[in-house]
Amino acid sequence: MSERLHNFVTSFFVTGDPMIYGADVSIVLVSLAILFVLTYYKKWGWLWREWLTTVDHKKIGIMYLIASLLMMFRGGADAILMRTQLAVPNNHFLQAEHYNQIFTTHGTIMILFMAMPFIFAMFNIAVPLQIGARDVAFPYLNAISFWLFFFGAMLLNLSFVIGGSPDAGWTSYPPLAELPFDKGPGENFYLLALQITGIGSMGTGINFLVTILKMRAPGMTLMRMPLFCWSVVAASILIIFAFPALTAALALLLLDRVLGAHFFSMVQGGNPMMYINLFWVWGHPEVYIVVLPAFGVFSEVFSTFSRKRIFGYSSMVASLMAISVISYFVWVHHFFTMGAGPGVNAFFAIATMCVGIPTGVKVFNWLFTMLRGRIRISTAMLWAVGFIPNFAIGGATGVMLACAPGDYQYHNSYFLIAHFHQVLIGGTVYGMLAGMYYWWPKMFGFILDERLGRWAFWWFNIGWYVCFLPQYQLGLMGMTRRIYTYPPNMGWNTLNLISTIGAYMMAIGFVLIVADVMYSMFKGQRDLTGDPWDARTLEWSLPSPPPHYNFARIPTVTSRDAWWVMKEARKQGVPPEPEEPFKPIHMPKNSGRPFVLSAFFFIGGFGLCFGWIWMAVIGLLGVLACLLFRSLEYDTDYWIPAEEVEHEEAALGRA
Ligand code: HEM
Ligand SMILES: [Cu+2]
Repeated sequence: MSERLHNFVTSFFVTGDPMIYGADVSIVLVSLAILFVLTYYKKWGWLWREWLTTVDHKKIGIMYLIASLLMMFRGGADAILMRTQLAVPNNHFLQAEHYNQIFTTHGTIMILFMAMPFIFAMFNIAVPLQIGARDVAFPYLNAISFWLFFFGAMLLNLSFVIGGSPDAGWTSYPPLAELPFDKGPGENFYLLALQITGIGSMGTGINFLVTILKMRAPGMTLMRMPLFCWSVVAASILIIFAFPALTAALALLLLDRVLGAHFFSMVQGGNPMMYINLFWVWGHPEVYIVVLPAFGVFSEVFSTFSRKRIFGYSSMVASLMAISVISYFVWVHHFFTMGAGPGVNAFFAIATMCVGIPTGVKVFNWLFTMLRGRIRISTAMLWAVGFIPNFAIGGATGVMLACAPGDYQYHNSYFLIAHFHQVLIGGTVYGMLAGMYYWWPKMFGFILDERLGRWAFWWFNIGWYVCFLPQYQLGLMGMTRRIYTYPPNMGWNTLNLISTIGAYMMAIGFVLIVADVMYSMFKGQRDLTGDPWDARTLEWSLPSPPPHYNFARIPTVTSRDAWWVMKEARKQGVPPEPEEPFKPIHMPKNSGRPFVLSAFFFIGGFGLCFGWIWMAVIGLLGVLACLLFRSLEYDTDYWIPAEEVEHEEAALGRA
């Protein structure tokens, strides 16, 4: 008996690595600390009522933001471990197997559990406020999306100490990811965590597309909408078309692994290329899903801090939509070297290069927006300006990779690693950090410290070039991706060392961002105006943070940059419209079910990872019960009486 127990424990918990024991201890300690603080300060009720059951898009946005920053820390720690291992030749800091796990979790976490929630944070924080709406179209679904993401992320992160991390790369290609070559539960964790999160992302895509199409304030035609909302439209459409492909790929691979199907294994007539196509039919649009919202943020930031209308609004819209369409015709550039033949490769090479055209249009429009503007270099603006050279280099190397014959040379080399980090960090991360600094006062009512913000930016930005520029060279010198060590006589030593130093500088930048948040919580300047940047769009017409119903009276929009126009009219002494009396406001009720439902998904997923059918069944029944209860529920909303609205507005100094 005791032997069986011992066997179970050693296969259930990851054993034998001192770093993981350290992680075990810190996980237990942090969990205990959180439990203690919540209990000691009697915060359990508050946590449940205000956060876990909320359907308020602003709070959901904040939870996404916190989660994505935590995941950036986790993915960043992975990155630092890898760069430490690669700093010198013949290093034995990490073993090969451990290195495989780390690049897999790093890539997976950064894309799905850092970049995705970061863009969703910005969607939630900004979109309803920018279009003059009181909420998203489906607030309850919005909460489900968040909790599915959250529990999916927990499931993947858990694999680190329980069962073992996946190690087949973030792309998880068969046959490597098939059962005979990858026994442990790690790969199952990957498949189920992504599946659960993916359902949530799908919900978010639908939710925000419908919100923008149906809930704009009167007068806000599509062509009067802030560009960030347009970028959300483009990204949502991509989500809606792309994620089903991922769902199919993951489900089929899971069937291969769990039920012994052979969709992707040659032995029974399956074909791994089928997986690779499905994966990239999602995977390529995915990189645009995370970068288009960054383009939206940059458009807002450039025009606000240049005090000008955005240059070429219609061409900005057209290029967003063009990118979202073209990005569907390029996925094969991820496997030029896998034998598709010259005709197919030529088509996809040219299609890929075409994406450069609308992207170039956008960059020039941003530059022209700044031209002769009254520019203020705030931290948000720094991240936006810093993005431009990044994207120029990343775009140019992208076109190089798109050139199919050239790709035979640098495919899967460090050249590729440098390129995609340049666009993912220089685009998405810079964009989301710009958005975070920009919208922070709106979310929390205080401004992040600009001096610390600048320090963070410069450490990160300089570290960035130091880390990734050498990798282009390393790639051309033959260093391939996903190798855990290299011999000393390849001529790669110095460049690798420099790259690692850069990674540490970026880590300092990240720590400074966290320090900025901590410092500003206590010392940050309060935003009493609601409009600290003298901005242009409707969210800045509200107090910071806005009341839970957002707009007491829904504004009427007469042109682009609606709030700017209202301010100008006021300055010119145009008398404001006589204000109507307050009316009762219709709001959705909080619900704990999205949380419980997602917890059941987690239980079911966890069970399937280990092949414990009884547990999977419990999870499934729980999910079904939640759906059943929801469909029998009629009391899902309430009205805020007009007097209460008046009362709250008066307290905010607005009535
Ligand atoms: C913060 C600085 C970062 C550093 C220093 C860093 C470093 C690395 C390193 C060393 C690798 C492994 C290369 C290899 O051996 O093949 C890697 C892979 C990867 N990184 Fe990063 N990374 C960073 C940020 C990010 C971000 C922000 C994202 C996405 C939004 C990202 C996405 C990926 C992906 C998808 C892979 C490929 C994983 C795979 O091969 O399966 N990284 N990164
Ligand atoms: Cu691609």
